[in-house]
Amino acid sequence: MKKMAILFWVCCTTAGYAQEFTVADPAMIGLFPQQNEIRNTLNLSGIWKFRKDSLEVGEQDKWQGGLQDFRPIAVPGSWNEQFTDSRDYLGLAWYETETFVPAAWRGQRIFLRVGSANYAAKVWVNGQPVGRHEGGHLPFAFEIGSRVQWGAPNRITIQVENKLSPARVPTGNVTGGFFSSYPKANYDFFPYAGLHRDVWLYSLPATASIRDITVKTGFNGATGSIELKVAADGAVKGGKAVISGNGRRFESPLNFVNNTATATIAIPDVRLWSPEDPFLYQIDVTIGDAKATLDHYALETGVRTVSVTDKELLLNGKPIFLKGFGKHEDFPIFGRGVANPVIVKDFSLMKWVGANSFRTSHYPYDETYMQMADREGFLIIDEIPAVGLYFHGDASELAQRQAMCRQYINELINRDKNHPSVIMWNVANEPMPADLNINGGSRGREASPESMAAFRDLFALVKEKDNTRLATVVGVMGGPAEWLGLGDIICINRYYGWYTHTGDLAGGVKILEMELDGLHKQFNKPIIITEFGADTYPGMHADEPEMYSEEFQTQFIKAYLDVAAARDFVAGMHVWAFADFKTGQGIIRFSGMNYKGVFTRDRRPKAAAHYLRSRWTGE
Ligand code: GCB
Repeated sequence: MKKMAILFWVCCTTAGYAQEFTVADPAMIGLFPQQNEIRNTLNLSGIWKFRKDSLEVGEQDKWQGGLQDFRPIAVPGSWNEQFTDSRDYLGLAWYETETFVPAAWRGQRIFLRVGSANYAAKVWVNGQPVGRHEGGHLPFAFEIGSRVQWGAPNRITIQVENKLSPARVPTGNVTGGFFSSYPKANYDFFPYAGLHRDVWLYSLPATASIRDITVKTGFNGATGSIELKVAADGAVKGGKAVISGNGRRFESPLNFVNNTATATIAIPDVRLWSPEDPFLYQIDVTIGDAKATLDHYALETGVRTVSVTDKELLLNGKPIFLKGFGKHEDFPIFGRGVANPVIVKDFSLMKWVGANSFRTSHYPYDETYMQMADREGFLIIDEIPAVGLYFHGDASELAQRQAMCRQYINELINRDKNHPSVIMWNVANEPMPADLNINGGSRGREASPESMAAFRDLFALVKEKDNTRLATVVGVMGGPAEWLGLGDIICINRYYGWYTHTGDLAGGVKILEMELDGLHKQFNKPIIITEFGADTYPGMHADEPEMYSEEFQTQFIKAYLDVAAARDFVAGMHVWAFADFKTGQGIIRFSGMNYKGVFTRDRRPKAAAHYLRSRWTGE
C-alpha cells in the first residue's frame, strides 16, 4: 500500500550525498510471485558476488556502484558456512548480482522480492537506492521499474547486516542472558546471517493487478464455504473467482468497490482438509471483463476450521492430537539457507515417524515448507522470531522490540494467512521474566504489568488480523503462568529430568504431572507441550538409561508421552527437536551443537525416532 510506505532518508553528511530508501511495505508480500499467462517471475538465486564490510565504509565508498574485491557466494545460503574465515562474522556484508529483465516484461510493473535477509537489508538497483527492511525470516518487496535498464544488464546490490543487539528481535548481546554462548545470541541456535531464501524478480500488469487475496473457510453440515476478499491496484471494476476441485467447479463474480471485492462461495458436499485427507481446492481469481483478463492469480486452499474446548483442540469440529516436533531451518553448509531436498526429506521423515504437525520454531520458515504442509496434511504452529524476549531493562529497547514484534505479526499473517496447514499463531517462544527460576515451576510467579500489556497488544493484533485461528505464547519453565492464560491454548516447553531434576526422570515426571494438572485447573484450556527432550550423542549407549545416551532420550520421551496420555486435556506433544542443530559455542553445547534431535543433523534416526515411529504409527 503506497500510503503506508514511509520514505526514509539516510543522510551521509561526510560524503555529502543523500539517499532515499523506502521502508518495505508488509502489504506487498501477501501473494507469492507466480508465473502464469499474465504474470512473470525470474528467480535470481545462484552464485552472487560477496564482500564483507567490517569497517562499514561500503556505502560511502559507493560499493553500490559495483563490488570490487569480491568473492563468490551461493544465494540462498548463510555466509557463516560458506568460507573458512566468516563463521562468527555478524557485521555488514554486500551481495551483488546482474540480470537482464526480459524484454517481454516491458510496460509491466517490475518488483524485486527478497525471501529473507537476516537481519537488516538495504537494496540498490543500478546503484540507485530502492528500499530497506529490518527483520529476518520474512520476505519483502519493492517496485523497481523506474530503476530498470532495458536491453542491458541490471545490477542488484543488497547490503545485509546481522549485528546482535538487545533492541532487536530476536535479542542478542544481552547482559546476563540465559544462553551464554559465542556469538552472543540470546537464544539457542546459531545466528546465521545472509540471504537465506530465493530472490525473485516479478512483473504485474500495469493497468490493474491483484494485490492480495484473503481466504477464510468454514462449513455447515455437508456444505462448505469459502469467503474471499480480493484487493486490487489500478483501474478495476469486476472480475471473478472460480473454485475447482473434487470434479466440481463453482464460480462467483467479483464486484470491486474502492478496489476491494468480497464473495462467499458455497461448496455443497465439501471435501474437508485434514491430515488424513489434505484435499486442496484451487481458487482462480481473475480481474477484467469478458473481453480481456487483466490479471490472474491462482492459489490452493483447504476448507477446514480450527477451534478449542476447555480440553481439546478441534479440527473441523473433531478432536485432534498434535504429534510432532519443534524444528529448525538448519543443515550443514546451507546454514539457514533454504534447501529444497532437505525440506522434502524432512516431510518424508515426519510422515515415517507418524507426526502430523510441527512448530516453525523459532521464526517463520520458507514458503515451500508451508506449501508442502498444505499438500502433505501437516498442522503448523506458525511462530514469529520473538525468542528470548524480555520486558525489564531499557524502556526504549523494549519499545523497539515491541514494534518489531508487531511488524513480524503483520508480515507473517499477510504471508501465511491462506495456508490451511497453519492452525495457530505464536507470538513468542519462551519470553523471559526478570526473575526466572527454572526450578520453581510456572505457578505463583507474577508477570510484570509491562509484559502483560505487551502481550495483550500482540494478541489483539493477531485477532484483529485473523480471527479464524488460535493464538498462543509458548512458555518457559519457571515463567509466569499469567502470560500463558492470555492465549487460546496453553503451550509450554518443559525439561524436568534434564535442566532440573537432572538425570532423575522419575522426579522430573512428578513435577511435570503436578504442573500440568495445576495449569489446567487454573485456566481450563487445553495444553500442548511444545518442547521436551534430552541431548543425545548418536551412538552413545547405556544399559541403565543415562544422560546423553540414546536409551535416556527414548525413556525421557516415553515418560513425557505417558504423562500426556493420562490427561484428557493435553492436546499435543511436540518433541524437541526434530534434528540436531547448530548453536553458538558454550559449555552446555558440545561442539556448538544442540543434540536433542531424534534425527542427527544429516537426518539419520536415533533410537528415539524408531521409538516414536512405533508409538505414533503402531508399526
Ligand atoms: C528451549 C528453547 C529451545 C532450546 C531448548 C534447549 O526451551 O525454546 O530453543 O534449544 O530449550 O534445548 O535447551
